[in-house]
Amino acid sequence: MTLSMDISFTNKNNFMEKVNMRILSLLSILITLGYSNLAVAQDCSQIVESNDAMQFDLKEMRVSADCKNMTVTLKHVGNLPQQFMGHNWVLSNTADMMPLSGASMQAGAPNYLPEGDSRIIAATDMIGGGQETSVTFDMSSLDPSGDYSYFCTFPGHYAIMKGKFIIE
Ligand SMILES: [Cu+2]
Repeated sequence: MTLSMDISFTNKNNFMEKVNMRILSLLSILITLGYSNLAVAQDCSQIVESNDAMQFDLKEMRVSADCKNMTVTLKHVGNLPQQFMGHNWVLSNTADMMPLSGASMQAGAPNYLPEGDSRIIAATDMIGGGQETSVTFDMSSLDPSGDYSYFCTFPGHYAIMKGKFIIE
C-alpha cells in the first residue's frame, strides 16, 4: 500500500515536471518572439561605413518615426589617415547641406565643422581609416515629412558622400 502510493506520487511528479517543461519552453518561445518584434519596431540605431574611395555604403537611411533617440555609428573601413581621407556623418535639412559644407570648409582642419551652427542637427567626430565613432541625437524635433540629408563635411566629399535621411 505504502509502496504503490509512493510510485503514484513519483509518477505524478514526473508528469508535472513534463508539463512545467512544456510551459517553460512555450514561454521562452513567446518571449523570444516578443523581443524580436520589439527590436524590429524600434531599431533606433544605424551603422554606416565609409572608405578610402570617398563613399558611404548607404545611399539613404530609413528610420522609424517611433524612435525618440537615434544612434548612428560611422565606421571608416579604409586605411588613409584623417588629414587626407577624413570622414564624418552630419545631418541637416537638405536645403542646408551646401551652405553648411561651405561653412565647414571655412571652419577648417581637423574637424571641418562650424561648432554651434544651428543648421547641424547631428554630427559625429571626423575620423580616419580604421576608426569608428557614433552620435546619439533627439529625433523629437524632426518633422517626419521633412527633407533631411546626411553628408561628410571633409572638403569636397559631400558631392559624393551624401544620402537622404528618411523618417517613416
Ligand atoms: Cu568624407
